[in-house]
Amino acid sequence: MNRDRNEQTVTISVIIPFYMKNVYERGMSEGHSPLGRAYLTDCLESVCAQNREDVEVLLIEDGESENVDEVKEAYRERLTLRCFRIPHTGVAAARNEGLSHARGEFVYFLDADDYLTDGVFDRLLALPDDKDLIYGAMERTWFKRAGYLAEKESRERQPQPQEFGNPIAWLTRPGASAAGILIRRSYLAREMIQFDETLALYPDLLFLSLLLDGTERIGWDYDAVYVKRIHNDEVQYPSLNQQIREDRTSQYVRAYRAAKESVEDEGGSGEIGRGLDRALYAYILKAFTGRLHDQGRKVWRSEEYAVMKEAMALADPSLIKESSPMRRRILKAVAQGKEKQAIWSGNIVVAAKKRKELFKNSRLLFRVIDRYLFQKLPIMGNMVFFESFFGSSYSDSPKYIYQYLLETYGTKYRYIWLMKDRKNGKRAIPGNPIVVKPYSLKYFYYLARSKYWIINIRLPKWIEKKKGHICLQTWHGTPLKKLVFDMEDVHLASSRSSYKMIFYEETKKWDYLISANRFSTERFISAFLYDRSKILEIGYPRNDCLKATDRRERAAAVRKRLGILDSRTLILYAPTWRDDEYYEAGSYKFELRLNLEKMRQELGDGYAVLLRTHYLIAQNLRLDGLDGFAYNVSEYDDISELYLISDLCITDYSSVFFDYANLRRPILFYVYDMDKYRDVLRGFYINMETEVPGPLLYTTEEVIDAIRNIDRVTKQYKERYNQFYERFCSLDDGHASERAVRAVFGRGREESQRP
Ligand code: C2G
Repeated sequence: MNRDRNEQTVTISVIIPFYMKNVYERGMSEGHSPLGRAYLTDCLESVCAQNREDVEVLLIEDGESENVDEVKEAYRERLTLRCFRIPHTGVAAARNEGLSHARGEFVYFLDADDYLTDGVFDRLLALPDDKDLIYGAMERTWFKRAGYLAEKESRERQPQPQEFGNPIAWLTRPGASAAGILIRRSYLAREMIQFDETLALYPDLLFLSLLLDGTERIGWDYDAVYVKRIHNDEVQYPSLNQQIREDRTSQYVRAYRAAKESVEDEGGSGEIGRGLDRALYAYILKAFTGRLHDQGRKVWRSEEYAVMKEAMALADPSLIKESSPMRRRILKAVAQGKEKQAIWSGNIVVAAKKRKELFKNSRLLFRVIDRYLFQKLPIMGNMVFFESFFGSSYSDSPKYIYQYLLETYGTKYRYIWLMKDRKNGKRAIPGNPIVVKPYSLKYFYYLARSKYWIINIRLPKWIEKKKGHICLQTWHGTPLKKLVFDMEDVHLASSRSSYKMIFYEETKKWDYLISANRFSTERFISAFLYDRSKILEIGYPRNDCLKATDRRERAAAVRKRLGILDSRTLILYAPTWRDDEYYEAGSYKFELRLNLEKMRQELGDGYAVLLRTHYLIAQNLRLDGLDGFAYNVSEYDDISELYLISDLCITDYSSVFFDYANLRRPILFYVYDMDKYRDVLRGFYINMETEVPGPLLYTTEEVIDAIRNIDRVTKQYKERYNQFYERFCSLDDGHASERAVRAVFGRGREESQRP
């Protein structure tokens, strides 16, 4: 397109301040996608999708932040895009800068991390044309545009709230934003309304009050949706709201005071003033009972309570009645400067919210006992605590490190294993270790007392780790799927907001992290923001058994245990889980999309399938009518032993194939949902099309065909398999457990046998 856009009449000037800085001081490693660029791309793309020729975009770069030149270049083709840069002063100054350049009949503020749904401008402009302000709805999301649109399909929209049709109530509600409103430019000029640049954190409060104060010509449309993105990376990219700032309250109160003083409507005590008062009360209540309450332990200071008290002197006390009795007590206490009483009442509100949990959940009680009793006991240098996959099995690298320790040191150490099924643990684990159930009193006790923790998965976030505890995180796979800080969106069932922050706190507890290859090392540095010097790049202990000299005997024993003694070709099908398919946190669903019945019919007697679902899958898949052909081995403790007995493996995006390749046996990739998995849910670190050691297959027929012609497939992928093996498996020589033990315990087998 080569039109001269500058010649056109501009109806809307969209003003986008851009300030996205990676606040994490240590350099990012390669492969880390800077979020700012991705955010801005979504934002501009959504403006393009408005499909209007009469829109100009004013991008105001607020000081030096992430370089977005490429993005700008790409969109200059498709939009009337005018870019400006100012010294970093904050969002108010950037928006004012935009106002000074705007040529449109209307201005519209859009934040660079947000985006629009389609047709927003058409809708807002369709309202009678005498309006000074026209606002739409605002939805909040964790997701990028593609994820939001996909998720939107599957849920019903919230019905329009009552106060939406009341501009004063709507635009003074807590968290109201100047973004998402079409504002007539001549109205702003006439009333000389601008952002107050001295208000660092809450300039919108004053701006919106002034907007409301000067006109009644206001329209709205609930179907014109502005999408506000909640940042999922509070560590590197906190939004203004997420930043932990000691001056937050005083900033809020300054903005509140400025707004109250500027509003002419009944000298600030009219409807707009009352709206601001309600928002102030909400802010204070949140400070004592919500998120800020939790942060409060770290950063709140008495001065801030005094600031709140001052602000309350300006507010209408009769509105306090609108709150529940306990909340009223908080507000009254703040108004009277009784800080302790306010905190106390806040705690009661929080406790009441958690009441059910407190009485139902012995875990909370044990945590208290742990904190005040177990944590005071000395750490035992000879105790080693093991956990694999939340205690669901005796498996993975912790198992092999344990075996090595047991063989090498025998009873020099006392070993503790975490197992959900204690009886099975007692039976399956050699060496007679102490077996404890997750979250039992013994669990807390032994974790507190054991010097060494050998785990392959995250610890609960509230676990206390003291100086003297040593945590070896073995992790559980070479990453194909993007992890934590490299994930753009988090679709997990657990809390999306704090996922990255919690993970960040968690990684600080790991004294060592095992990496199976150089590739994993690089990924762990960027995905976990982890220190290179603490990574043990030594191969995977769990793969020792794949290289063991007695692997044939081991395989025979496993077959015997499973009762599969004939010589059929054994196909292991081990898919991974899907982030967005779940019942609740930690409990995921899986839909079997490989047609096993068809495989049975087509492949005939020479084959059998071992179906192995991921440990996060909660349901037990039924294999009715497939007796003797398909075996559900999902409950089998150790997948490495299943690798040993199988002749070929089918997987999808599971890290299983990195380990399986150690055996140099064929691998097929059944990736029926790859586009969604890669582009919406996770993103990959390697290109599956060109780098994995086997074919990508999309239907059961293709899988059957590949199995029938496995020799041809093997030949076809030989070269790629070899390269893959070199890159990912070359450290696995059967001695990784020994290397891990040397690194953490300081000695290996030879030393332990010396007199
Ligand atoms: N696993 C299994 N059975 C499956 C899938 C996985 O026993 N059907 C085990 C394998 O040991 C695998 C590990 O669980 O290596 C991790 O599983 P992934 O499918 O890779 O998924 P996830 O748990 O999300 O871990 O860096 C690795 C990533 O964290 C992936």
